[in-house]
Amino acid sequence: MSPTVELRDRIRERARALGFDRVRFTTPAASGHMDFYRRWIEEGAHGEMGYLAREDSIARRGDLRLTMADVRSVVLVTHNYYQRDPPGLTEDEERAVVARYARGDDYHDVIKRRLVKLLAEVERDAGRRVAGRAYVDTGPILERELASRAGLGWLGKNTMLIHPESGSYFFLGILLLDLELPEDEPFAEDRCGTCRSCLDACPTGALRGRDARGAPVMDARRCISYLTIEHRGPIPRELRAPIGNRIYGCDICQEVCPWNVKFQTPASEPAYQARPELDGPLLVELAERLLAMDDAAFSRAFRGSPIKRAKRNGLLRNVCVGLGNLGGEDAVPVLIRALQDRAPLVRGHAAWGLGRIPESTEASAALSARMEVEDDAGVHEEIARALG
Ligand code: B12
Ligand code: SF4
Ligand code: SF4
Repeated sequence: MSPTVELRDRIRERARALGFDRVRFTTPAASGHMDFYRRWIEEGAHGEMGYLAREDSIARRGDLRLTMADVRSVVLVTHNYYQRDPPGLTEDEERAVVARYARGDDYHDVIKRRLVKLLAEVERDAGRRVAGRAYVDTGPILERELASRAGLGWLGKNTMLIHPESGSYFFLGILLLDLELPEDEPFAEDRCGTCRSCLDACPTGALRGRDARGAPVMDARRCISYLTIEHRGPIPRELRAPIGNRIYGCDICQEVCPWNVKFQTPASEPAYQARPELDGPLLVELAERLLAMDDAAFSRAFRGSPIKRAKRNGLLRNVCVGLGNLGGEDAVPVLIRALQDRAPLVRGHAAWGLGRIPESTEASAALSARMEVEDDAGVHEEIARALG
């Protein structure tokens, strides 16, 4: 066996021992899909995710050598995070659904730490100083394209990277190395065939199917994951109802995918086990808990959880949308409290939620009373619409 093959196999073994499920290798060759990427950005499909559109970062996506000049190979690892839902969760409108990836500890920390450890082990095995850089969703890297090139699966019509024996409930991690290592075979097939379950199931119409060259296209501005996590301001009104009770991220286009239905297996990684308070909490209870927190208390409560990315006001905004979609008398008292919150973002979405419960005289009275004292123009408009 050649020394590079031996070293590659050793790295695979070590990565598996660190808990990763699959470990594949590819070259740092330039991206073959930058024309697609640029068109996507020019169209504005990335919404407010400005980091995807910066010219320097686009150039780095196209050419890994701009990130690491002496990169010779790319190691890709996968980490399963699948969690079973508590029974009846998604149909129970009284409960909040948090996307599976966000129910446990933050994968960025979990995976990055292990990749750094892996690099130290690679150095020992190689018997020389090895330059390396670890990325988990954090750098200007086209992780899915690289993963597909390393043979880890194909890009489904839901845009997810799908492995033919594991489905898509896994994270990707990347280690760039200055070592020359043999590459694995790419995955060349599209195994979606005529299926269009994800396109039909997406509640907001974010998925647009494949373009003429076979690339799956998403308008991120319509994706619930984007709207509830990345988007900072008010959620566009026409997209609030389709969000339902998905208050942080969304797994619908993965849940309906036959490759997941067949292969999803609960993650053995303890760090990804759901925290009880994020495993289908009651919307009303979650709202009450969040309303009682300031930003510092929120950071403390969700330390080490992906949830903290939305910040207190963003998460409360989402929960108010969930409560408005729940409707009914039970949602009224907590929405009335949210209508008095210090954050206009929260008050505006609470007003929308109360406007969805026109049969409640308390809701109408609270809206009218708030209208008298409200000094934020955006919230004022929401209240006027809710009463109208
Ligand atoms: C921005 C982002 C988002 C955005 C936009 C998503 C999107 N589809 O672009 C939002 C906030 C909506 C999002 C949501 C989610 N995300 Co996200 N996200 C990213 C991030 C940071 C960048 C993705 C990106 O560059 N998008 C722009 C598009 C244009 O690029 P692309 O999707 O990679 O597509 C490439 C192909 O289409 C290719 N291509 C072009 N032409 C052709 C032709 C053919 C034939 C082929 C095969 C390919 C191809 O060109 C593109 C560029 O290479 C990546 C991490 C990373 N650095 O890659 C994680 C990442 C994609 N997200 C991830 C996850 C887990 C999620 C969620 C499941 C979280 C959740 N439950 O809410 C959802 C899934 C929603 C969905 N259906 O995609 C994982 C996906 C793992 C996997 N198995 O695929 C990643 C890889 C993070 C990680 N390290 O694990 N995400
Ligand atoms: S994550 Fe949800 S909203 Fe986004 S594309 Fe998939 S089904 Fe649609
Ligand atoms: S649901 Fe069907 S079309 Fe969508 S990604 Fe899965 S196999 Fe492909």
